[in-house]
Amino acid sequence: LQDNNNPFKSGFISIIGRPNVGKSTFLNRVVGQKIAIMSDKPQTTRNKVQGVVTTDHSQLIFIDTPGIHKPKHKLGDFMVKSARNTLKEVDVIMFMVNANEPIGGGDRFIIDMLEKTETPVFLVINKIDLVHPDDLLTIITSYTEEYNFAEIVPLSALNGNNVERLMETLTNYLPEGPKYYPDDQVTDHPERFIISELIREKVLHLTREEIPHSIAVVIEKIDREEERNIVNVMATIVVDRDSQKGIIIGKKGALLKEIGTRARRDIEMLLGSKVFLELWVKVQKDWRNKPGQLREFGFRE
Ligand code: GDP
Ligand code: MG
Ligand code: K
Repeated sequence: LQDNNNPFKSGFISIIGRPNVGKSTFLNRVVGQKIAIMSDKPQTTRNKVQGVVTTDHSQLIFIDTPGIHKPKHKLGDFMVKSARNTLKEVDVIMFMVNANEPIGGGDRFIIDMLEKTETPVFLVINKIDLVHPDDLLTIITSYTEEYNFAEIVPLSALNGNNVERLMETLTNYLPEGPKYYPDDQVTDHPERFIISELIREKVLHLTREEIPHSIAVVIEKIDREEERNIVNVMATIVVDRDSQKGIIIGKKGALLKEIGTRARRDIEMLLGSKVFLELWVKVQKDWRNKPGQLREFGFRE
């Protein structure tokens, strides 16, 4: 139904912010489905994940941009470059920060990146459930002294407080546009990426600091046996040190088995069929510093 006084609006919103400010939590809340993998460890989300929220009068397409931080190696450079490109192409940038932490070097690094963009930037102050309202003003001022934000929205992604207001304000900034995605579509990522993230999430949850967030999971094969409704998945967990391989495999293979069991359950839910999951662990030294290998592992500019 076309209403000329109230045209359909749509557009792209990039969520940026340093690790652990709550980008994935926010996305999961508004999209209402577990697509952006959450973790207490920083930077679980490396690829762009899109969540689509469609209402009667709007479609908001969110991009969960990987945590931008000062690059420490080539993977960092790569991410910063792709984040920069994303920022130019979107309609609104949501810069998410923690209400309960002072502005830090990571935030300033992002603000520096924003200086060159003409895209409107919202300052989204998350986790207001953790601070006293009196302290909120101090935090807000520390950011507004550094940058001229289009809007300032305090909220709690965890309990939903003020999230609806943000969604309305975002819609005000979107152009008149088409419905890019059908109503029922919440992500345009291929199953392959979601499956690798599910496996990576299990590795990170079941190990401690010894296993860095930078491990990669490569899906070697996804075969569907239609008549038996079984999907065979073969995946390789890529680490850079022998010691990490040992940790992931565990005593007599116990940990790898547990990773496999938990990942398989989630993949079965995702695909709606029985899954056989074959997991391998491979050591590939310094894979993060080799551009050719980044491409092989599915990172693209
Ligand atoms: P990301 O790295 O920016 O994607 O952050 P996550 O969404 O993974 O969240 C990091 C941590 O902050 C998780 O433990 C979340 O439960 C927590 N968190 C996210 N939003 C809120 C919030 O509004 N309030 C509180 N108290 N915790 C939050
Ligand atoms: Mg995240
Ligand atoms: K995280």
